[in-house]
Amino acid sequence: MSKIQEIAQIVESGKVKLIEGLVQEALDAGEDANAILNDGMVAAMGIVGAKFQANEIFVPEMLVAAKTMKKGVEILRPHLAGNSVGKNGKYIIGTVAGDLHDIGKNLVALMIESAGFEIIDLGVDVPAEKFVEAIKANPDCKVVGASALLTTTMDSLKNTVKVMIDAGCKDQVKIMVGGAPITQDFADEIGADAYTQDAGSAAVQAVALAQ
Ligand code: B1M
Repeated sequence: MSKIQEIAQIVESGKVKLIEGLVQEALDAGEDANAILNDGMVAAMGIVGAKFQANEIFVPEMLVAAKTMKKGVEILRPHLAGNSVGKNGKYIIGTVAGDLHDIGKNLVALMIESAGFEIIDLGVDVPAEKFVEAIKANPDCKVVGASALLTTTMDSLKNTVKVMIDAGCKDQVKIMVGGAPITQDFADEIGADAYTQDAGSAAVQAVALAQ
């Protein structure tokens, strides 16, 4: 079994104590950080989601898999993030109200940071008004990102974008949206400026929007 397959298994089975050492071993063995992230950890979360859907595992197992992935990402962080923090200005990001998923949002933040932004992370379950407050408190911020992972929080994302638009935020920032259930059509329908499917393309898009 390759190191990356081993990492996927460790994330899937939630062996929190083993992940840091294993990711470090993989890096020392010359494995690419993006491959460890995508082919190892992100792929494992896909399997975790499928098992949850099939009632083979439950919320506690999902939670421990998420905790394991987060620890692994921390070891990868210096290998993924660049050192040009802040040259593209600030980027405000959060997961919308009612939604507690933050792994995808954190990866988007990490990639955007590595593309030269200073990240203001509002966390999870963020009320629409808090996005507005953060935008107004940072007049030099030109791009904001909102993440939603549940079909039930797509409405919350819609409301978040509406509240930002109604508060006049579009005069200052471009609004990016994303998350597994979100599509380009939905992003267009709710008035977002951009949608991207993954963290890598979010970083490219953020740079384009900040110009
Ligand atoms: Co939840 N959960 N969860 N969960 N969970 C999903 C999302 C689900 C698909 C699992 C399933 O049934 N197959 C399902 C949603 C179904 C649906 O909506 N149709 C689900 C459910 C149902 C639930 C609960 C309702 C379960 C329950 O309580 N009965 C509950 C809801 C809690 C809440 O939010 N209110 C719940 C809870 C949880 C945990 C807390 C246990 C845990 C989250 C822990 C954490 O995040 N700290 C959890 C987890 C881990 C998952 C799965 C297994 C993994 C999510 C993840 O981290 N994926 C997930 C199944 C799956 O995704 N296959 C699932 C890896 C991550 C890298 O991908 O987040 O998609 P993702 O991010 C990607 C892109 O989407 C994109 O880029 C990222 C990186 O490439 N992206 C953006 C994300 N945000 C973006 C923003 C952008 C641009 C791109 O611009 C701003």
